[in-house]
Amino acid sequence: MKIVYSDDQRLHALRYEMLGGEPTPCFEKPSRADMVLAQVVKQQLGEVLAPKDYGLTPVTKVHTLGYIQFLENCWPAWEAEFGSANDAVPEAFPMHDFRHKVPTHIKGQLGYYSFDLAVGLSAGSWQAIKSSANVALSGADIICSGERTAFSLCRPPGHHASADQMGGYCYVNNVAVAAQYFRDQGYKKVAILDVDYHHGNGTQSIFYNRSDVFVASIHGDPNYEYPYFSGHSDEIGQGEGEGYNLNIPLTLHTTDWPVYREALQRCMAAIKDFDCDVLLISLGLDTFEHDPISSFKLKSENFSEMGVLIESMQLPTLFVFEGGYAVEDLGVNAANVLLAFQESMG
Ligand code: Q9C
Ligand code: ZN
Repeated sequence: MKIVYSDDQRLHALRYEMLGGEPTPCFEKPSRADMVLAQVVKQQLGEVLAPKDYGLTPVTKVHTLGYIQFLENCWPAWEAEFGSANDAVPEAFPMHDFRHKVPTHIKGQLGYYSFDLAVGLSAGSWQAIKSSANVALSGADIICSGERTAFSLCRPPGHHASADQMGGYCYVNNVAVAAQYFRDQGYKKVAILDVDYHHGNGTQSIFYNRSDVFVASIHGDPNYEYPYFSGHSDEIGQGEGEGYNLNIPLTLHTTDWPVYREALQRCMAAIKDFDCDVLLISLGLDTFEHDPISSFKLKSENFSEMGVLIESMQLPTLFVFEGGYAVEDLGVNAANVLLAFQESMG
């Protein structure tokens, strides 16, 4: 399986996030991707390729131009006024009944275009964000050229980002950009299966009204877990998209592999019924038992079983890296999914 990766992604490195009221060094850090890369190279998963540059056209197919321009301009505007001592972080968010008027000042824009305090920008962030999207697109192209599978080692992750809001360590929704790219390359039906511990609210939102992209997500119950305001099982899509969104929220702390596997099999059955041309996996490894911000109980060997099950769908499959914060085990867990998929292919 070919792996797409760019060192430019290391340029995104923020300092602190808030965890239970405490400023804490960021969980989403460059060493995450380093660990995954080192492990897939060590286990000889396949050749590592640099991404091609697709420009912003495929990105603005799923994001608003205003939002993308904000991401591009944010750091220079922040730095000009406040210097580079601190990351650019949001301060105030729009009220529920807000007026959709974009503020002129960068501090207002930071709040307008985000929905939580787990995002910010530093000097290299925009370069890394663009590279991450290019890594996803290059993975998609490998499949367009006839390969059964590929791994886009994206960082920063993407599945929480909506058309015009960043959040949850995510800026550009890499998997959504890649899904749209498949559509534009002539693939008629695209499925996204999100196995990250957190609900992929951004991916859901982007495709919520569409029947050409089916989105399924297994995640911690949003009544108790981030992102809190999205991910319930009665969110099934809307209009044309009704019936094309599947959420399986699971109980925190007691979800182990047997429980998870059943949810995965339900998603697989729904994807089979959808009868798609290509499958994208939002590959978060934060369902791991020792993940520092999550509470499912998957063990390292369960990720191999996950890879076998995903392969059994017999679809062209693009893996797009998302979350996972148990850095020491992250490489092994990611490699377990990918190698098991590859070995099952025969
Ligand atoms: N500050 C992904 O896994 N809240 N994002 C964490 C600690 C945000 C997770 C609470 C979690 C975002 C891609
Ligand atoms: Zn996550």
